[in-house]
Amino acid sequence: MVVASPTERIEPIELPVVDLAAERSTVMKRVVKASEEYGFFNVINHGVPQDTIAKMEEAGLDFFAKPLAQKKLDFGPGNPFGAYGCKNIGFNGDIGEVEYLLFNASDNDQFKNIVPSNFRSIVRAYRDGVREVACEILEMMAEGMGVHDKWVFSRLIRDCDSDSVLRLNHYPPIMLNRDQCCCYKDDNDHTQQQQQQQQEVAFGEHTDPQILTILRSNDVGGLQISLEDGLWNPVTPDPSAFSVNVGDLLQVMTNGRFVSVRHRAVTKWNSNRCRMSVAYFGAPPLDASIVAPPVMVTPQRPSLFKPFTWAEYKKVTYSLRLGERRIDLFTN
Ligand code: GA4
Repeated sequence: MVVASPTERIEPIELPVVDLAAERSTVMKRVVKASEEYGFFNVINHGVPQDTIAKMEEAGLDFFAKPLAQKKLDFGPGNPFGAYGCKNIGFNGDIGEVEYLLFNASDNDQFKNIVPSNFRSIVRAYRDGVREVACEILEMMAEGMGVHDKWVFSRLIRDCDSDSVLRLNHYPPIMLNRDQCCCYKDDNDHTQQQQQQQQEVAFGEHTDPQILTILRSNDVGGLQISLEDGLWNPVTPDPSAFSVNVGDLLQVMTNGRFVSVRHRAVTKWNSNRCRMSVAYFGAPPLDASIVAPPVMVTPQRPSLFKPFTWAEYKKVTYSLRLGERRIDLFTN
């Protein structure tokens, strides 16, 4: 029997599902409602070709299946662009049971650190697809909230200087053959005692600092989100959908109407398969000013946040630990 910790629900949460092929005014309402109530929802009929998604998944899994030395050679610290990481998260001592590839996803960068050209074109096609999904959703959010300029948010991530990021996360199963899965060959720090636990937090709780995240995973679960009551809710993976979540900057630009939800990834002790997720974090250019459009600020709802640039917010984000509530440092 699986026993959840007291802070956690066993039953997965039913996230709102938004059909992007439905009538536009309906989609607009659903996107706004889901962002206000959950800050996290799934979209289906999103228009990204199945082939683009399947190639991304295959290329990711092939890469992570390589021996650790090869992965480090391809993308590790030896590579001047160093996109591969194993266990470390950020620069302030956070660790996770995860290995990853992290790419700058702006138009300017064009994934120049991906040397094999077939991998590069797969990643670029995927980025183009999910960026379009993100922009469409942002436009519907703006319109749905009565913002006159419906491109006010999407323009920031369409900008060729956008500081967006693409991340592939690969989580090994706990019990079986980690060495076959990824970078855990010489990992002896898992004691008997740890093995008796039900799960392990593989990527610690945090909010995403950017505007909007478009996430997809294979059919292995592990994502959990924390809603108002503070309990962790498991999310059932749906590989045919994208999960969309509000980032800190969108919380600021909606003057708190949408909330950037805390989430984490766990690995279950009874799972013997690797989870792989691909996340696109849509971000503005570094010098963009982050302010709510005037319609979001009213006498009843005065401005909650100080104005700042993404560069300022990013600097603070990277100076803090993963789980820290950085947005609180920017309130009025
Ligand atoms: C969380 C969301 C994205 O994965 C990420 C992460 C980033 C990193 O891994 O370099 C951060 C983390 C994330 C927020 C706090 C800082 C920065 C690690 C960390 C401790 C790529 C991002 O943009 O912010």
